Amino acid sequence: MNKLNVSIIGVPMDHGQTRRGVDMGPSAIRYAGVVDRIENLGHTVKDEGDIQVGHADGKVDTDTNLRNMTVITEAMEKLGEKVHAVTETGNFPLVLGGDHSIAIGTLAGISPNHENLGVIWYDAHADMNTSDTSPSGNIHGMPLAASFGHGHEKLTQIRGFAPKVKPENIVIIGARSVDPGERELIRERGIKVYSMHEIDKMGMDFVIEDSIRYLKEERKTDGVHLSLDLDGIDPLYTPGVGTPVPGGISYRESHLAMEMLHDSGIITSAEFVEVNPILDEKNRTADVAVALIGSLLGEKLL
Ligand code: Z70
Ligand code: MN
Ligand code: MN
Ligand code: MN
Repeated sequence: MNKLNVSIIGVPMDHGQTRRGVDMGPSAIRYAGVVDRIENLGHTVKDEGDIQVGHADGKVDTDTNLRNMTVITEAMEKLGEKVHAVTETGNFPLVLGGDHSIAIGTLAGISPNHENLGVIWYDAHADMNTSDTSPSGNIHGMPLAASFGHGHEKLTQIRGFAPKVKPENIVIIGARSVDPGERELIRERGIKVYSMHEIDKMGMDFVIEDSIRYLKEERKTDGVHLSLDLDGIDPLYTPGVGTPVPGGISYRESHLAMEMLHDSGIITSAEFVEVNPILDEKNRTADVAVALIGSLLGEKLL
């Protein structure tokens, strides 16, 4: 099996939404044993520590409708630089959140090392709002749109270029809570979505098989970033998230998905976000994150 040098980057960010505590996600995932879990698979691990995130007043900027805009964009420039430095060394970046706004920085760092990057967005939400369509002003509901260059330039222009990924190179898996503006954008840009309807109807086996075919054969991507929001999984298994949505992906389906993605060899970077230990039960959500990271990086029963 292919051994990796994994670089872990924590992002203690909670300013992309209004529930405190998700900034402790990186600590919770480390406490759940992420480093040992990866090393036991024969990979080497370098924990690069955390990106510094400033403090914010929680206010929505009246000009832009973006909550905590400045502190988030500043942290995303830093995260982008760090992730980029890691990819330049050939290491596999594993980013731990933090709320999902951090994907803006992660993708800003990864994108320049690819001609034709793909993204798998594993989430209950589409995260495709903009400052104009957002019902909340919460930036964690906007990172996917920002990454394909749609939305306010404060978010789309992190590290000075846009887009980070082409909309046709994106696959969303697990969606079940989509706002009207997002639905319109999905249709307009031809984003591929496997909602819970498709997962229930065709099975996770087909959904992942087809996602791999689409990104590899049809879109001919030269690397795929997995952005996994723990709220994609059913809150029965991952209660420690800010926005639990019932009817989600099961624990077993999620392991199958990670194992199939591992076997495909297409994944070149990953992030696990929205773990909130304050809302959790005995760190269960971080435990699930670590178990899924294990499967993604090659853990097998036999
Ligand atoms: C809603 C919004 C969201 C995560 C909730 C919710 C977005 N669509 N994202 N939890 N991770 O406010 O834009
Ligand atoms: Mn804070
Ligand atoms: Mn999300
Ligand atoms: Mn979500």
